[in-house]
Amino acid sequence: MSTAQPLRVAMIGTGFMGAAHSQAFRVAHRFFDLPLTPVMSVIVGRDAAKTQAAAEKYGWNEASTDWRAVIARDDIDLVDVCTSGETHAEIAIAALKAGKHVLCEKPLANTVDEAREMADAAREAAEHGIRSMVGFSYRRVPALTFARDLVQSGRIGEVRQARAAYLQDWLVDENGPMTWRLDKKLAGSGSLGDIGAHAVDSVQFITGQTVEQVSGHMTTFVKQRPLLGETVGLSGTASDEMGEVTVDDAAWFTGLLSGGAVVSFEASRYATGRKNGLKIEIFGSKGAIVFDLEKLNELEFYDGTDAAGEQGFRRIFVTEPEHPYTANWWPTGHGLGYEHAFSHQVRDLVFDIAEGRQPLPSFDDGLRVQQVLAAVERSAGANGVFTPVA
Ligand code: SOE
Repeated sequence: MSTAQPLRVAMIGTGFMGAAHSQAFRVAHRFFDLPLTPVMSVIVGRDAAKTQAAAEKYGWNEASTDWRAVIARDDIDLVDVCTSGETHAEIAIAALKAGKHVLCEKPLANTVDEAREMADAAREAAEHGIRSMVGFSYRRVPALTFARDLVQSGRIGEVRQARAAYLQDWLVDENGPMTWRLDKKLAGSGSLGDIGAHAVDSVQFITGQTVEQVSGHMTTFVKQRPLLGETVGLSGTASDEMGEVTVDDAAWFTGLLSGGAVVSFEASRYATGRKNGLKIEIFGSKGAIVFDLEKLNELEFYDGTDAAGEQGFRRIFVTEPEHPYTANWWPTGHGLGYEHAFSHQVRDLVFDIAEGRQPLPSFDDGLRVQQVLAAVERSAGANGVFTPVA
């Protein structure tokens, strides 16, 4: 067992991200030699019984319903914010001011103002050695990390075009119950912020460029849904009462990147048949890459410098020891899953904390994504995308 100093963690939130982050804190130090050993000290939730059950199920030493008391404790070093978006700013800023390192789920906040306050607090805390990261976990899927390495090393030449579509279909049934993700007061936006944020961060991460201009449209297909009844685990039942859906069901937008490339984005949770399909295509002057989250161990790479007649997209199975993170798991050919990216996120955060580095993506990176989302909403609000044909 590691003799490294403990990194005592408090996680706020017991939902899907709470489960995924718990898995990472349980496992990361058993596959990566970390300079600090995460200790799963306390999980915080609203309901005492459900939070106690989550502590036992996910492996936390304690359960609490009082996040303010938890972040004030001297025996907590890192606060992991896995709650719905409207609470991110209050909890993360309070934790930073209490001298705790912070990992905050994406999107960073529900508004640009909140995100800016969080980024300001993070910069101030960093002057005292307090680190913070926003959890765009897909950066740490090995095939996506490898895509960035190829692009940043010039293997596809100058980036000219990018496409990113994040398509899911878990809302297709209009009788499915409301969740916090469908309430603007809690989530800030719908597909745009929930999954469009991943697409924006991934394109910015791979290309090293920022989205500078956007023109977008957003739509809501189902405007009323049954309110949530009983919740069991990570799913819930529909009650007899109806509620208003106050967020977008689908968002799509085009943009210009800081390096001059053009980019298109789609985000929908109604794309029937697409379960968790984040597809990213980056086209350069010498080649291209294609990543698909539904085939997350693979990367398609087109090398335009191959001999004429021999060019074509090659499928790289990203499980070799030379690939990012993979050497610490299984022998070549044994793929990883969705959850491994969260362990890589914990690995990198722990090294950054121990070695005094700014973790990436930073809260400033999270603010940048929030600004893109807000610009899309402004554009969509002005209905700036559509010009009547006739
Ligand atoms: C939305 O359905 C969601 O749970 C996102 O909120 C997560 O960030 C993504 O990893 C999976 O899909």
